[in-house]
Amino acid sequence: MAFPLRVLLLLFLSIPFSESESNLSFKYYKKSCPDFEKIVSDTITTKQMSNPATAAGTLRLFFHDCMVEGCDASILVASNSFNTAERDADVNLSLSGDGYEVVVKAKTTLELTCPNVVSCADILAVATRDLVTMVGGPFYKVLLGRKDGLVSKASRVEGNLPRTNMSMNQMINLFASKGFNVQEMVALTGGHTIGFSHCVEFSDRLYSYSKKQATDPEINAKFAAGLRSMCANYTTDKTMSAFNDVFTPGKFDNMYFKNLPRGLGLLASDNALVKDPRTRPFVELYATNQTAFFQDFSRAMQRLSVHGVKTERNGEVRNRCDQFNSIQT
Ligand code: HEM
Ligand SMILES: *[C@@H]1O[C@H](CO)[C@@H](O)[C@H](O)[C@H]1NC(C)=O
Ligand SMILES: *[C@@H]1O[C@H](CO)[C@@H](O)[C@H](O)[C@H]1NC(C)=O
Ligand SMILES: *[C@@H]1O[C@H](CO)[C@@H](O)[C@H](O)[C@H]1NC(C)=O
Ligand SMILES: *[C@@H]1O[C@H](CO)[C@@H](O)[C@H](O)[C@H]1NC(C)=O
Ligand SMILES: CC(=O)N[C@H]1CO[C@H](CO)[C@@H](O)[C@@H]1O
Repeated sequence: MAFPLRVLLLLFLSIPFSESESNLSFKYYKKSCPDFEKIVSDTITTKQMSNPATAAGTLRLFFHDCMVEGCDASILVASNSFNTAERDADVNLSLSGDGYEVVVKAKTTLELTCPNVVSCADILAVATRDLVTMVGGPFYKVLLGRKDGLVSKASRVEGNLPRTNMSMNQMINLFASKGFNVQEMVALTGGHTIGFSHCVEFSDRLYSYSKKQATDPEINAKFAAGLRSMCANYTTDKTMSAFNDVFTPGKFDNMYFKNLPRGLGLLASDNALVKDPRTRPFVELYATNQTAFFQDFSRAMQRLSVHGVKTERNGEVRNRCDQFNSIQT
């Protein structure tokens, strides 16, 4: 008897709920957890000062979370014997631990201050924004009230995240499928102004570019030589990596775009942005005008951070960010 009743209830509830796709608001925790933003901000500041890789690691974590199942902290869930979670998909191989840690730290403090109130998805969205701002990037407002997702499966990752070897058509189509136009795609990829990439992600460009040329001729020759020697042992030492932005790797600025026309883009996908006539105009705009980049990046991040957000029915406020509240198979 209980089952059909539940179904009826859901059908009934889905009418008012579906129209307010997001109950999101800027003041979501104003009453229920007034210290929310301060706690997140204090947590990220401490973490970033002790580990400067945190900002980039968290930004990438957030991007990957939002692209797969929406911004619902599905990427924070750990695998168990029943389920191989999103974060253990092959493509995640290199997601840094710092992003996970900073969210878990904030969550721990928040559970003491206002238990069962703040979602992990909101923590990740605000932590990302604060870290971007802290390393020199723009400040933008983040809507709040996301619920944490109930699904996290490695099998749902493939096809939702960009790869360095995608054609520009594939990249444009992928971002379009998430609601982003070409300009927004270029602006978001400006996230590569911070952080690093492992050699395996660009080794093809150094050692096995084509039958005739070992090294991609579009990489600046000195830069290529430096990378070749740095990555020399990359098959045995998988930790070897290079900064995405060779000049100001820790600062969120528009240097990434200035690098691209000079052959200083690290990944094949970075270089592709300056080659393709559909994306090049935006690279050139952002290379000469950091204000334009910051504005467009902020807007695109605001749109990214509401992508596929979960509401009451298809989400929960997790007690622990790495586990669903009830065991799932
Ligand atoms: C356009 C397509 C994109 C491709 C093909 C791509 C690919 C990659 C790859 C292969 C890495 C290196 C991972 C590693 O070796 O650890 C990386 C790093 C990174 N990506 Fe992307 N990415 C793309 C777009 C984006 C976007 C839109 C953002 C953010 C809004 C972003 C943020 C980052 C950050 C911050 C890092 C550095 C991570 C760290 O230092 O821990 N990427 N990306
Ligand atoms: C890109 O590389 C991956 C392995 O890293 C491979 O599975 C995939 O087929 C490649 N995609 C394209 C478009 O070449
Ligand atoms: C690569 O390995 C060789 C031999 O183990 C070592 O002498 C060399 O310093 C290593 N190069 C780098 C860049 O780590
Ligand atoms: C840079 O971009 C901003 C924002 O779009 C614009 O207001 C400003 O006029 C631009 N500056 C220049 C020098 O073009
Ligand atoms: C929207 O917020 C109201 C009041 O906080 C709540 O009762 C309702 O369940 C929420 N709806 C969705 C779809 O999250
Ligand atoms: C297949 C694989 O190596 N997956 C990795 C994905 O990322 C997580 C978190 O860093 C690793 O624990 C997994 O091993």
